[in-house]
Amino acid sequence: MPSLLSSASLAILSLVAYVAAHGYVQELTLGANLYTGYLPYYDPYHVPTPQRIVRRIPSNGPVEDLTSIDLQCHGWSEGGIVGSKPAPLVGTIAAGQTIHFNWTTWPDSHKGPLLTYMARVPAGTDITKWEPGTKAVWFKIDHVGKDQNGKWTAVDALTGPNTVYSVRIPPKLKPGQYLVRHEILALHGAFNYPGVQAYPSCTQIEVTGSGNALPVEGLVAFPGAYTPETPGIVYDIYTHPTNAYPIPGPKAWTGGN
Ligand SMILES: *[C@@H]1O[C@H](CO)[C@@H](O)[C@H](O)[C@H]1NC(C)=O
Ligand SMILES: [Cu+2]
Repeated sequence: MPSLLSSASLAILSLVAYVAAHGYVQELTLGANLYTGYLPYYDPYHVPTPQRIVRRIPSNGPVEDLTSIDLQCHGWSEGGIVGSKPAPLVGTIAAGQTIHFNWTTWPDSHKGPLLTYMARVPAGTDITKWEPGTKAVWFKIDHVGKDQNGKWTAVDALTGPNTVYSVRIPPKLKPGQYLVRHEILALHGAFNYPGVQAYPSCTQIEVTGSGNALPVEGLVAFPGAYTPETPGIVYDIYTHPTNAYPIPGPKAWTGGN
């Protein structure tokens, strides 16, 4: 007969397994510059608090409520905290250079698309103080879904030893401060809504260069860009292993190239 102690131990063990079963960006390379990501199991417990370019996240778990401000930068709304707060530092990268997002090893079951958005900080505002709220400020610069063989282009690769996904900053993008919202949508439970699991994070960057391109239309808000009716938000990965997948959100903007 199981004792109280052993069932408690089992509960702790399964909690540990649960916690280990998702992921986040642990490291980033902006051009040639290496930055540590926001580490949810280290940073909150370390004195002095590590200074990051990535806005804080509560855990390696998902955001499932697409109407919540938490969807923006993977914040958490409790105890008076609403959404994610700005980070103290800003990374630097030249337009046309590549950001390498180094994820913790991604669970094999968590299939889905990977998407990257940017938002330009308004003139006269400092990114270390800026919260976009529900304004439509985001444009997409990259997204990958499923290839013709039914392979999830980015996410299937992240489950192996290569945990890095790379995104190029549009070469003609106007210099300035931007938030980069990098996100995986895990679809293993997405046959209904709620069900899709969003794993976003926001990185604060300063883009250098001499370009003058900015998207003029199609900006979206987070929350707002995804609803239960958005194609690709409700999707059964088990009964549709190989058919085309409609990636949620707007078209990717390539910056006038
Ligand atoms: C990703 O980050 C981890 C943790 O810092 C590191 O051990 C690993 O070498 C990095 N991977 C790459 C390809 O840089
Ligand atoms: Cu998970």
